[in-house]
Amino acid sequence: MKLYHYYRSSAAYRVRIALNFKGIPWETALIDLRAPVSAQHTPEFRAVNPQGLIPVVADGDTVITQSLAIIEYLEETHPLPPLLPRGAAERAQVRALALTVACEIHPLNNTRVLDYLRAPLGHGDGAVAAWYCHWIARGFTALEEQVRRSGSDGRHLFGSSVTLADLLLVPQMYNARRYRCDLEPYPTLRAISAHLESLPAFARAAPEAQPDAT
Ligand SMILES: N[C@@H](CCC(=O)N[C@@H](CS)C(=O)NCC(=O)O)C(=O)O
Repeated sequence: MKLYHYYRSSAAYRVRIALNFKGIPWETALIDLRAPVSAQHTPEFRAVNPQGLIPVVADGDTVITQSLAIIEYLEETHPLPPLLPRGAAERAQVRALALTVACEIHPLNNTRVLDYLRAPLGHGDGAVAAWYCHWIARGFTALEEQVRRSGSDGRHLFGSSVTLADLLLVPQMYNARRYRCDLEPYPTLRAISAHLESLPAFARAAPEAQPDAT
């Protein structure tokens, strides 16, 4: 399996964790998102993903975009160890936690949105950082409360084992720290993330552990 990724891409970080967690061997295709390289905009990469986004997984002739679609594909093709609980209600709960990050935080804070705020809209670094941390606060406040209701053991977002939802939390926490957002109001999320980051599958997926980390 080949993963197109970049060390700081949080959506790719999710997929790296899933591949490691399931013990799936993968080869790396590095896509440098930084200008002036901007490898996501090249015709070669657009041929792989017309959206110009990473992550992308190529499994033989099968090419899959969108991190959650990729992780669900890995779950279906490599069911063990599972990332979703057995029951339909529990699976829906886990997906809801994951989507809180994937739909309500990440799309508002990705690089192309922040770039658009800078130019052409003309906002400075302070305003962009405020925007970033605003959406972290909105999302994490809800997530902190969702986790209190989810039967979490205090080390996982749901229940007492790693689920899909945990794969979304850790990269978003990483980004929130990078943008120096105030994380004091989220003690449960911080404790869960600290535990997860200590697990080998998560540690090996961390941005600093990637070959293109600078
Ligand atoms: N919803 C997509 C988001 C993908 C995404 O936004 N990827 C970012 C990196 S985290 C990217 O490729 N950005 C390049 C760009 O915006 O030009 C997913 O979950 O895969």
